[in-house]
Amino acid sequence: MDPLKKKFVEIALPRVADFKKLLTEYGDKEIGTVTIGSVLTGMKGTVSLLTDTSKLDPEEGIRFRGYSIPELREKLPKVQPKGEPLPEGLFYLMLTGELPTQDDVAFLSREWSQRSDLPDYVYKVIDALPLDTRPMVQFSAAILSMASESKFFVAYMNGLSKADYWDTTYEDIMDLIARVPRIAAYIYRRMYHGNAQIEPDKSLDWAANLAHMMGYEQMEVYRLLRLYMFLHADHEGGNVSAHACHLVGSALSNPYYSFAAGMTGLAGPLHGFANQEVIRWIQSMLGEIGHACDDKEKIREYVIRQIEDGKVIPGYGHAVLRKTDPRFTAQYEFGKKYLPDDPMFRTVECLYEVVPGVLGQYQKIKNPWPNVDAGSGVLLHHYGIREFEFYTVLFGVSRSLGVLTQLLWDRAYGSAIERPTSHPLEWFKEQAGM
Ligand code: HAX
Repeated sequence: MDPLKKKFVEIALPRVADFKKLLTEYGDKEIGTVTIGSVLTGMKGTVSLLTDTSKLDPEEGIRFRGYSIPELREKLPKVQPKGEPLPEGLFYLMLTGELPTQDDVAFLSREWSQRSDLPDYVYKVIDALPLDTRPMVQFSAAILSMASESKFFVAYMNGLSKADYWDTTYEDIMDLIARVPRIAAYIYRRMYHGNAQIEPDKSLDWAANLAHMMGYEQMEVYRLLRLYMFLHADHEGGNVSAHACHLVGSALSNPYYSFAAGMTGLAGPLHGFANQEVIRWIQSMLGEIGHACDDKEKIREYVIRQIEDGKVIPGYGHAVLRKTDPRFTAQYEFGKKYLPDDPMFRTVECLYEVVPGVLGQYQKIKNPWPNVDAGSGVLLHHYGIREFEFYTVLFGVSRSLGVLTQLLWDRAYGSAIERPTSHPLEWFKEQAGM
């Protein structure tokens, strides 16, 4: 058994015992209320999921196993002392609840590198799709095509005991996380670089190798992708990609099916697609207001016009957060350090000064502050990664770390199939006395 898997067993056993005790001895304890409003507005704030990997605080933003983003930028292992944390370290923390050592992280880089080869047919599946097929369609199809590779599924068909579900799930999620950067880079080079593919450099860490396979060798791009992969990895259990992965996994669909479901959710404009929308939106704004990116009055007027026309300002607002997203702040700091004079970055700065004030005047908008997507695109754009429609795939590669760790814990706990109850409109009217 590999050392991480062994550690997982040690940590999981007492937690699983607590999980079972909660269910058997405290199952009837009331922990919240459901209102008609919560049902009709997407169940926001309704406590209905158990997720250990991270917790989103409306005021403070995300904490991974109790650690904030600034804390982890300090504490997680890095390649250079002043660099960005390795996503391997965040994965280790989410899986075990403990901060990793350099050795733990080196083990994961090696392990993922060894597991990263794709079956030949995956390339053929991608190649069979028209070249202009949306990158997220190619990405999801490639992931789904590997579902027959699932070690969990093979073991299940051979009569696997419920107590052992987690074991082959661990193998599947490690294989999947190892493989997604290869899929992403293959799609990128196929679509935008004449299919001139670049072999992986197995001496590199997970994120740097992705930059390398996409064709970017600058240290700053390695650093940016490490930060990007770290920041987008997890956002507790209720966001669409995590919840879709959990929901499909709750039917014991294997991790390939479950992760593909999460990715089709990520592709939506109110979720991961927003990162590409932001940059397209900035460009069309600059086109209309005459490239005066520092003219805050023109920006203000443009933003107001957009809202009055019933459009959303991408990159702003959040279903749970009520402050500036610390994931935005981390990317903003990166931009300030490495690309302060980039005109697109300067526009993001101006928007940050103007948009919250405008959105704050509309009572219905609960959070006027920037979210993770408000600044990510301009950083990629600066280094030449300008194929906006591909940005959501990068988000998806990162998300594999969080949602698949959540899925492993679901299997360890023996989580139940998800099956909430629904009612027709008349039932709600009756409840309301309408
Ligand atoms: N611009 C204009 N209107 C906005 C807005 C924005 N940025 N954010 C919210 N609103 C509007 C909503 O459209 C809604 O209007 P209606 O009542 O007319 O439908 C109203 O304000 C109330 O919305 P809310 O309760 O504040 O927010 P929701 O929980 O409904 O939605 C969203 C949260 C993130 C979907 C929303 O803020 C939005 O559409 N933002 C722009 C798109 C975006 O940046 N998405 C990425 C979110 C982060 C993420 O998940 N990344 O993956």
